[in-house]
Amino acid sequence: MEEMTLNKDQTEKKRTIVNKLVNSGINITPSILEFVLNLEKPMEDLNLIIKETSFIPDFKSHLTEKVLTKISNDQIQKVLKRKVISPKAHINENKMKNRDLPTIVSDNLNLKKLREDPNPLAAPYNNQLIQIKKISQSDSNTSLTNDISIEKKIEVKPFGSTKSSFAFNPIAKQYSSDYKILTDPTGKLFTTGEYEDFYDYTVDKFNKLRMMMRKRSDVLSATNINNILRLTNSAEVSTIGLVSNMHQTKNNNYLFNLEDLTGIVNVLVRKDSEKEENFKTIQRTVNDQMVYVEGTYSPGEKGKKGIIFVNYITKIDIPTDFKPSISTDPLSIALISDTHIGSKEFEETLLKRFINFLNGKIGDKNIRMMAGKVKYLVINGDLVDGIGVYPKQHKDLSISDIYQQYKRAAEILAEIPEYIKIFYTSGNHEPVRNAIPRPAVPKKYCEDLVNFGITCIGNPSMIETHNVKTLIYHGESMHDMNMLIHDLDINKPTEIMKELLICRHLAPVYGEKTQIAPTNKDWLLIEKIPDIFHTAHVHINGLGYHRNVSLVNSGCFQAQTDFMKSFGIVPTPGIVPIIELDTMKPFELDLKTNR
Ligand code: D5M
Ligand code: FE
Ligand code: ZN
Repeated sequence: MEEMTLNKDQTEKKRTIVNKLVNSGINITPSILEFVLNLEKPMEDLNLIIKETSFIPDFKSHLTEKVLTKISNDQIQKVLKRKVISPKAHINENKMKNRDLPTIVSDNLNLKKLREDPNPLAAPYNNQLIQIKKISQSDSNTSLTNDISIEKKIEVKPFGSTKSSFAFNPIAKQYSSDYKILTDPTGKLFTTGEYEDFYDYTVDKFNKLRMMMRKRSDVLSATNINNILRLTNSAEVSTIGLVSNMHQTKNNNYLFNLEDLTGIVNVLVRKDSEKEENFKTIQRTVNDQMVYVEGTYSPGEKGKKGIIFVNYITKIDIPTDFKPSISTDPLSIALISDTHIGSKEFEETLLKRFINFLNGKIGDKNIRMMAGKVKYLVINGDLVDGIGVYPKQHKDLSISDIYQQYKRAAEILAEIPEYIKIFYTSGNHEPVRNAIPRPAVPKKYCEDLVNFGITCIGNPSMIETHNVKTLIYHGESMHDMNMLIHDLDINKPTEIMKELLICRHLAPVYGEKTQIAPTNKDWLLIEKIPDIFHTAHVHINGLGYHRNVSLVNSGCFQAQTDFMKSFGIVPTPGIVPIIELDTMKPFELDLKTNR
């Protein structure tokens, strides 16, 4: 019902616009009509457009994108920027008359019948016919009239290439964006490069993690480690600390050091532990993670160090009763990453197909409904392939200049509907430092993107869109986690993400492949619980949940490179996860099958 009303409104608006223009002796193409409808105040702006065209010396009767660029109205220029930013759009300007012409597909229906079609989904097409007829009456010299017989059934392709017979009226366009950037390290990363940085970083990490651990209801009476070390008799103890020197003994027990700000104690988790849960937890524990242990402390004899024999071990995790915040409006967020524009393996066709999807150009009615709900888009790093990221990368590049890579990115992304708010974080291929936390891409590289409203943020960042919090992290540490924990599998990235959530840290291991910059504050802690946790980097998509947190790895738009082959990575390009913010229902759009 709602959709029918929306359609009717749009049709009515189109009719009024066309009438107004026809009465002013101005012709309009379908794409410019869509453009005018997209304006915040289409009727008011239309008056202004009509008025201003009379001041443009070379304006005759065709309202084209070129004409619009000459109109000095901010709102119009802002919306236009996305449309005409690509040189391609300018080139097409010359061909536009042809491109925008409705395509004749059949001649067995007449105009009258189409006009009376009770199906509201057909209404905009009727409108196009009305427009064409009026144009043919008002200006018989225009090329628009030459090829078209209005007595034929025509299927208008309002966005240039769709085969569908459904109108696209995106509901997301009816809503203003409502977002906050909750955390972003950009401009807040201070390090002196001194030893103190490491110390401050570790202390900050320890204190914050301990505070989080203490919120657990089963963590009651943790003592400082120095109090345990003072004991001379066996006793039941409990404590909190960071794990180090983790290893498996020859009996397959796990032995490690536990450290707090007061001391270090040995801890043993037996394989034959009665509680299987303990063993599961320890199997997925890596150095530098925080754990709480309860057990029997046995002081060492003859100068040997004492040891805690564990009865219960746990990490911080997410509370079992965690409920995500949701939106009251029927909108969605689409999550992509790793497009690697500039790489020879960049899957341009798939990315363009995704943008066609956002424009309502592909799929059946349900797919278009999904597309119409998309209000937010996250690009989680590796938008461009960059330069000098790995040895001999230049051999894999189709565009070897970073500015040209961004120019190409802007040309492609300019086609995304302007009502969609886009966030872009920096991955390890962006022209920013390699160590995490990583600041946003500087504007000098991506000025075009910034100019058409893309917000560049650091890695990691947390955003809130229509009440829903998304933690965006490129995922640099996921390979380390996969290497260190035997039963993880890189083809199941959400299992790895789960472990990051459980230890409440994005890069728990220090000193492995992931470069972590020591800063005075630990930006990699997961302090606030996200409703959506979005990672990228591994190029293998995945969807999952952990305690009601939605887990999304957004895959990629790049085919396998030799570099990936050497790591045994088989990427999954062209699968886009989309989450409904009002229901938190996920949906995977497979662009290889949806054309
Ligand atoms: O990463 C793309 C792919 O390259 C990723 O899925 C695996 C592989 N890769 C990158 N770095 C590593 C490390 N350190 N270990 C194992 N595999 C790796 P991208 O960031 O797009 O180059
Ligand atoms: Fe990547
Ligand atoms: Zn990456």
